[in-house]
Amino acid sequence: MKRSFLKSAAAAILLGVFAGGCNEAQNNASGTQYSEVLQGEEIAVLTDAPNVPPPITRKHPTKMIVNLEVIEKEMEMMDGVKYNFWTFGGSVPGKFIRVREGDVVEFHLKNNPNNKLPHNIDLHAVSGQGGGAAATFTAPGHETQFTFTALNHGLYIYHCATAPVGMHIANGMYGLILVEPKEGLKKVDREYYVCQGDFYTKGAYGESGLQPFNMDKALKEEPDYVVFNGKVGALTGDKALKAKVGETVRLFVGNGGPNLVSSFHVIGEIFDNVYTEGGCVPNHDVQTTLVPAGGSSITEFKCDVPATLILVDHSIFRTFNKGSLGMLKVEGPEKKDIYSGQQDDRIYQPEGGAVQNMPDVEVAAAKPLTKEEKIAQGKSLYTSICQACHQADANGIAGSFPPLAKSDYFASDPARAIRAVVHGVSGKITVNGKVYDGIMPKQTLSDPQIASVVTYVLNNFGNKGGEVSPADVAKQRRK
Ligand code: HEC
Ligand SMILES: [Cu+2]
Repeated sequence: MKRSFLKSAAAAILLGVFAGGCNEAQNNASGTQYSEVLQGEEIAVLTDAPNVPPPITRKHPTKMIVNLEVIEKEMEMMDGVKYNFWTFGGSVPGKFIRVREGDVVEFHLKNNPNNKLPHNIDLHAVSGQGGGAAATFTAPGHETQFTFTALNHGLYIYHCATAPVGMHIANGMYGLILVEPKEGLKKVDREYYVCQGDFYTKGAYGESGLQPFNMDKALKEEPDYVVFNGKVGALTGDKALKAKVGETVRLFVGNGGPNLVSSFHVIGEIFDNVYTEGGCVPNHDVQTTLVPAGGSSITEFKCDVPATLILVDHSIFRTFNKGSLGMLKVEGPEKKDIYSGQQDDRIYQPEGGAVQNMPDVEVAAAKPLTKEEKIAQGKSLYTSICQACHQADANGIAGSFPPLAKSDYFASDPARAIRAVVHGVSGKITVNGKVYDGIMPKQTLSDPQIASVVTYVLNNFGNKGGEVSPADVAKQRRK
């Protein structure tokens, strides 16, 4: 962990060379000369996440030409789930832009002729009307242009700001622009681009097919998906980020929102440096950094031991139920003095008897259950969930909760009974000749759990038997 930045920043304050922002002294410790006279012209290299353009080594500002094209296109939000994304450059998040403090950026926004809507861009790195939005309102098949000087260094979000703004952002219209300080960033071994976003679809998480945007859920801020780099699994498996033991890694982390604030955390690592909110004050030894919607954070850490580090939004249901999970695979020799790994696994017997090993959850979920196993599992689910309303004997409560015992509703159409559990029921229904007009909330149970509880009910309470599989439930879930 190096704190030299802190020292030199303090020195800069003492010397009174702190002009406009929090830059370090123009002549750094190694005596490098920086010229602030604009020289030459360059076309900016733009990259798709998780890649970052190469560091800037120039000692002077230049005219940077940025060409960014808006492309509306269908892509996968998750394997089997399609979404009509609106993108800056063809993927979500948009292209990573890297310029130097003092650069004069000539920005060209193109709107692909096949697009249906006008778009624009608000770059948080811009001092000017709408961050550039006012100058870049661009119809399909058009190109607009404006110029700005990158006055402040830092890591900035850019996004579309065309009405309805929330919808344009929710469809994936955001990315990061890094304005490097004059003296550049400290050299690291690897740099990656990770950007979180929340998505709102007609169907629930995992429901296959093309999913349209859902405005109601967006207004309520109840996303179905919270993902890194535009897709569930964009950074897992063979798409995991990579590093070697001993290397230093810098993550440029953005959050497009539109709604959620991210509690960004890397499981199994500690951030040596965090440039909070993408600014220039480094914090050290940080576990979790907040990344505001429309904001960023730069995190740096040394990979001390081999491990698969897990990138998460530590609002943890988002990670395990909505998609915000990525991986960084660190390979290399073990460092047993830092992390020993498991050294022992023995039976622990509290007084009074042995504790049974819990079966591995994933293995248990993958293995199909026999009918008897389903009935056993279904019984405990019934007791803990359904019984509160439908009663222990499943006769319900007259006028409020319909019976599941000898229910003709249940018997006549098991698929309809499955749908009742998956989607909930409301409105008038007739069970065994009596009308009920209540509300049964949808039950957030997995397909195998619903298969078990429905199989249990079918085989008890005087019902006529039968068996339901997780596949039967999945079929009804899609309806
Ligand atoms: C919070 C109370 C509540 C819980 C918990 C509940 N239900 Fe219901 N259930 C209802 C109500 C109320 C209705 C009737 C809805 C209507 O009138 O439109 C209903 C209707 C049904 C129906 C269709 C009508 C019938 O009698 O066949 C089925 C099937 C059903 N529930 C199964 C279940 C199962 C299985 C569970 C547990 C996983 C469960 N319910 C949990 C309240 C509940
Ligand atoms: Cu737009």
